Amino acid sequence: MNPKRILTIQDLSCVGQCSLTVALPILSRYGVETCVLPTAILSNHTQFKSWSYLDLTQEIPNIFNEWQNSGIKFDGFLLGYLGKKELMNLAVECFERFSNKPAPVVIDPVFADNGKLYSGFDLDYVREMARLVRHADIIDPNITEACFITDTPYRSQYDKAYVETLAAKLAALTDGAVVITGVEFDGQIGELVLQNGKFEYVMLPKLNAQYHGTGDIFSSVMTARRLQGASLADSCLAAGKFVADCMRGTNPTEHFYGVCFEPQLAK
Ligand code: PXL
Repeated sequence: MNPKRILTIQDLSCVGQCSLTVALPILSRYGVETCVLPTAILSNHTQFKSWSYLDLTQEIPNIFNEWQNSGIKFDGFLLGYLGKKELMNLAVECFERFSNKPAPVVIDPVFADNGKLYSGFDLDYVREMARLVRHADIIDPNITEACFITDTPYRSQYDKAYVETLAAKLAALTDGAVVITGVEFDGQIGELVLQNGKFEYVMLPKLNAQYHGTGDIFSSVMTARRLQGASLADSCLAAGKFVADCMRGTNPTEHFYGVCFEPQLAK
């Protein structure tokens, strides 16, 4: 059988092990034919002190026309960092025009962490994201993004009732499944999954480190496993284990900008 073909829509950060430089190798390694729609080219991701930025929005309609002419369709979509509201309408157009139905749409909102918006994002963007998630079959925000999207005050200390309320508020915005990432309790870290009205926690021991780009790795593995038919909870578990293995293999003093995921791909 031919592998599933996915389209991932996000930026190409030339250096920094995030977005496309993560999604492309990981989805491919997991056996998914990976097509890309690069939305911008950055010299490096925006957690560096500075970066260059080439916006590719203008080229996207030309790409769509060519795909239309060639009859291209995708079995799934993974949306990551966009950085510009205008790209959201194009993403929706893409899901509608190039879906090999019922191709699932995974939306990782990617605009905030640790209680704060990333550089370049504002509440207008958040509002548009809250509308975009309607088009998703799975959304996987972290707690900060879930708070912004649902207009809930962020807390660094919380209980299960708090995250379950967050998930329920997200579920009111989309018919898709909700996966809140980076949920921590009692020395464990993982996801709260809300699907068909049922809550499920997928937890692993927490490692004592925080790296950039782990969210992009998580989304890539989860999406690949889900496309291949694993349950959503099993897909989250596989992704969580993969991220943990990558973190264990990374030396933070040598590698401040991302995690060394490549050795894990070679296994
Ligand atoms: O890892 C998410 C991400 C992706 N792309 C760019 C980013 C970030 C997070 O900061 O800056 C350009």
